[in-house]
Amino acid sequence: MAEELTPETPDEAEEPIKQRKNGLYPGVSDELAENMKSGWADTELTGLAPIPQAAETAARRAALSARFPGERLVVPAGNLKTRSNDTEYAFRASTEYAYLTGDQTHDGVLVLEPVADGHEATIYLLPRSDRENGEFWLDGMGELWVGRRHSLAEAEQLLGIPAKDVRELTAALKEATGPVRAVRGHDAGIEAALTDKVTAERDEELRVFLSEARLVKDAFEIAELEKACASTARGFEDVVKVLDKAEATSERYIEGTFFLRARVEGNDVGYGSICAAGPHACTLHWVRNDGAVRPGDLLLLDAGVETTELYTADVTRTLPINGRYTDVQRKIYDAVYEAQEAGIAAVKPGAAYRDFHDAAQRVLAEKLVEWGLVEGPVERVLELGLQRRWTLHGTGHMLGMDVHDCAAARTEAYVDTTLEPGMCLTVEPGLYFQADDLTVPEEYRGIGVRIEDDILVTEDGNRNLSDQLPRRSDEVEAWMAALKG
Ligand SMILES: [Mn+2]
Repeated sequence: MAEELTPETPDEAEEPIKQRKNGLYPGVSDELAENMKSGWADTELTGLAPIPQAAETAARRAALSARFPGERLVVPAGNLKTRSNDTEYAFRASTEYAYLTGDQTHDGVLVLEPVADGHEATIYLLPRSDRENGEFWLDGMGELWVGRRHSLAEAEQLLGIPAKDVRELTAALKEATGPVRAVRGHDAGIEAALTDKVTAERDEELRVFLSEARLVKDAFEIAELEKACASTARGFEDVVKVLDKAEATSERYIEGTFFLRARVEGNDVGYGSICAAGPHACTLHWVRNDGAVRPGDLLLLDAGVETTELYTADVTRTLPINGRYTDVQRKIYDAVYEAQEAGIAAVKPGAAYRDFHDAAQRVLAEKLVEWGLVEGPVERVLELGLQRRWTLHGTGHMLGMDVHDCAAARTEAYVDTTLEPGMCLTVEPGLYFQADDLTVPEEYRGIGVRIEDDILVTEDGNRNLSDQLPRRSDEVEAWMAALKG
């Protein structure tokens, strides 16, 4: 990639572009600087249709407004993070900001200003680059380097929110009076401007509200989750088709294959893909993905496509790399399948959130007792939690814009609540026999199995959004055989 023109002295790097003199840039003559100011067509767009979720984002802002009357609410998108010099890590807008605006621009900030009957929303954004002062081609954030941005007027049409220049926001916030709350952790500059106006406790209440607001998904969100699952299923098919190439290289081939699908059809992967072959399946968050892929072993693939509107799937399949489970692999796999079936059946409106976990854990505990790995009865095992040596993790979590969605919700609103239509959660029991676990028969060691699907609570039960992918062991084998041809 090309390098920026850099100012001659480090001090000048600190100055905003408009205070720099063009002549100070090496190789930029006054004549060139003057020449670059003009001769550009007007590309302003008019009559733009609003984004598809504009009505939903307005309703979300209205709910937020009703919860915090009379208070100024500040929700930043976040800033770019430098990787080194003039390169940045890939940017992903904060979930709170994208949820409330539909926008994903770095440095954006949503502000709800209290007015007599609620709030007035304003979105603060970087405007188009100035051509007059050379910013557009001399500054690293100039549009010539990073691409055309929407003008503030264009952003207003798209988002349905009045837009202002974000470079004016810090000063405005410093001058503002009255109670303020901000979402923390995304924009240090905004937080510094508010430092003597906000408290951690009050800001946390805002974060909790925005987490709980996302527990029940609206129609737009459900459609996005459906898209995420459909893309994810295609990504899993891509992986099965190239398992021979992964055998010749490493787990990285699987990671790269799934990532291609995620980038082509969506925004990204929703979390680091877990491409765990053989005993790596027993490492719950195996994301190094640098191991060998061997026929005869299992591949535990836990991956999800994040859509362009930032909703992610979270799906796991545990596949026999050579297309056929061994007897012991099948025995363990089928036990996890049975546990997942019991878990999914417990997902319905009015059920306690904990029910699906309990249902799946009971099946797994029964199997472990049956196999002689732990002494029964099953009630004793469950009471003491002895099955957890091999089940290791909870059976699921809320899913949405974050893979572990609604994570700031209060216990009473999440794990102690009852399920409602529109909630979406994963059901993902597993059994993991570590390679060095001397308490299990040798043939079990190094086998890890998880099966994970994304389950939407409906009016009369549930719908499995990721059911494009087979789960039963014989159906997995038939599916793989058909894909491999
Ligand atoms: Mn999960």
